[in-house]
Amino acid sequence: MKTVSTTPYNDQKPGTSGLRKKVPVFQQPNYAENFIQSIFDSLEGFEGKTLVIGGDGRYYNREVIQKALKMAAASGFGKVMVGKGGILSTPAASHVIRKYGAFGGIVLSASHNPGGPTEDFGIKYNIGNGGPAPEKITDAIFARTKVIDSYKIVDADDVDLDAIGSVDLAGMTVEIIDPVADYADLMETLFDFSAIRALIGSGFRVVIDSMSAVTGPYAVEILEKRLGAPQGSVRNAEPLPDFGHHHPDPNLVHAKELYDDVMSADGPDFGAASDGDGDRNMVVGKGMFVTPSDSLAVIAANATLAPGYAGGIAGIARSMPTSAAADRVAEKLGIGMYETPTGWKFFGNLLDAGKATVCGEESFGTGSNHVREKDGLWAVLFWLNIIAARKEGVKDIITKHWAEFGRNYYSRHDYEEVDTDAANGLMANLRDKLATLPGQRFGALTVSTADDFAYNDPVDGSVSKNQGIRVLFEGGSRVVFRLSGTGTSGATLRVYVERYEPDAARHGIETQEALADLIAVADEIAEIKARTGRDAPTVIT
Ligand code: G16
Repeated sequence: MKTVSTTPYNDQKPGTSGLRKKVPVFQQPNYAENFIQSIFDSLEGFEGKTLVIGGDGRYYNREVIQKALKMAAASGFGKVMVGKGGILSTPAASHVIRKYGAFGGIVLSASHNPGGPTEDFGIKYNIGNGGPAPEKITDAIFARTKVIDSYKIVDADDVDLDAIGSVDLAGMTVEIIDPVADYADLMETLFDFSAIRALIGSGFRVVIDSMSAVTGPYAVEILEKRLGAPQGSVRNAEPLPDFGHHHPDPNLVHAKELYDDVMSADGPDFGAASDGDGDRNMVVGKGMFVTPSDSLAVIAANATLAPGYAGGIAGIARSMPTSAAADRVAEKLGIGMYETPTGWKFFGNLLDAGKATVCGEESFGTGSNHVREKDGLWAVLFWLNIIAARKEGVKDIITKHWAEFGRNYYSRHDYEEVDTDAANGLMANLRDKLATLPGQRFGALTVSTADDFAYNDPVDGSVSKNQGIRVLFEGGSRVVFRLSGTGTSGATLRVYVERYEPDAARHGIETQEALADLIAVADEIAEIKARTGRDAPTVIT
């Protein structure tokens, strides 16, 4: 064991989901080591305990895993469980932490961001419940990174990450595990695999685009091997360090090929895509793209059709910018509804306390109390279970859902890589205006309230402020503004636009058209074009 002197880096503040930076930033001397040691220094009582390490297989994954293993050994962990090849999807890592009672886990991913020598990498710490570390831990980690002066590491050969089994690393056990088996078994306990198998056997065509990222092996095992879909139903199934130069982001821009295929006359009946680390999902049915907010609402409304949720759900949680579609389901079911800041870490307490069973975010994330991360394949299987049980396609299910609950027209406009000062100025200007907005009229729209969202955690009483500017209009429409906490260059402004339409006769309008007046008002209030110099968003979802 050796102790290596180091000096702090001043840019290691974890964002919405861990520390995400370009690979060359992580390759600076001691950069990854500083952050990993800061994680260990912020934890107590892990001596002799188990740590789980897994990543999405992106460029630099293996190198950082070797460093983390040697540092875990030097810091006194008793055992580290690692997915074969250094691979564990984020939900699978969460499951492994929970199943084996590990102390915590290190998840190496930059999620949906591109991978490669000059692209993105990330490190995140998950606690013993399997979920992302709460703010008090990420704050402690950041504080530590600012003063760190040394780290501990053992001088040892690299561990063979591709050989399943246990080896000794300077007195610590390293167990290389099958990354897929535990997770696939868990899915089989939650969903009606025989009904889904029968659906697929009847000719219902399902395709999953794994985007050359981590879900490939999971989707092949579950969809093709256990559920009987024809070989090739999982596309881009091999995880590649650069994701085949794709952007592994399951949305209408980056999964357009899949979308177009499902929409074509002789295309598949159902398509789904996942992201770099397997926690996001996109669901497309014939003639119908499902927004993540609607997906949460439909899953919640139909939850009892899946065996794992047959007893009903205790409550629903959604992030603030996510549409209120799920709120109407919670109201009807007479169960709790929780509105949290953006970031899956805020759901952990609600899930642990049994207040919420199902959670979701507009950012293509849905999940439940089966793990403590959002879970892409889980959402896909939930949809297939619902389709199999209701014997209806996606379009019918969604249309009937809207007819029953009303439709929340919803869209997110992203302005990526905006000048950081311009973006901060835009948000500061909005904050300054908040008090003057209520009562102001913009065409037919009148502002009812405007605030900067703050969250009071009902379980531990912690307060999280400045979580996004909300401008609510009379009648229930709203626009929300916040800066992304996951980008790695410049700032990303997110504008979330929502209108509630109870009248089924008005549910067939094209989304951007239905929201056009709100989109114009968002620009007027926030001065987006003037302050960012952009005429149009980079991505619309
Ligand atoms: C992460 C978080 C999510 C969040 C998303 C977008 O997802 O886990 O909770 O909604 O980022 O965050 P932002 O709007 O700050 O960019 P992922 O899939 O990137 O880990």
